[in-house]
Amino acid sequence: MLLFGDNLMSASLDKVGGDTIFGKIIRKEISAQIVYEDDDVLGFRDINPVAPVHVLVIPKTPIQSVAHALEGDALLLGKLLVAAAKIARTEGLQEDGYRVVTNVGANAGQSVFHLHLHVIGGRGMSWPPG
Ligand code: TR5
Repeated sequence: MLLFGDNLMSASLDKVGGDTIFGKIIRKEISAQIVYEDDDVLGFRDINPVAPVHVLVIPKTPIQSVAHALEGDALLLGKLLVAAAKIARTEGLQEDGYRVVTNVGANAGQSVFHLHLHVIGGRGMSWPPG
């Protein structure tokens, strides 16, 4: 997806200036149960899990949401998905399956404005989600 004009400007500013509770976790200013880390990506357990396994996978660069991702973020977005799959394997979710979800904005219930994938598994799930 290409973003033009004001959208491109605001996306850039978000990336430079944005900070959230997840920024504090990345900088290790507050603790989290980290299950995965590399140069670009961090995975940690959700503080309020909705399933036996609930891990959040985030870029260390603070993109606000998928809607704010730019062409130059494509490699990083791919790394997030690869990390999500690695985490799912190490958490024992591969055989039975799992869900990878990212919420964007108010209608989806996004509450932390730093892009994150929810990796959720360890129980059966219904579709469509509520
Ligand atoms: O609603 P969205 O999709 O934005 O998901 C945000 C997720 O962040 C929720 O599932 C929260 O439970 C989770 N969350 C919020 C905090 C937090 C966290 N997970 C781990 N550690 C956390 N800390 C230390 N602080 C939070 N405010």
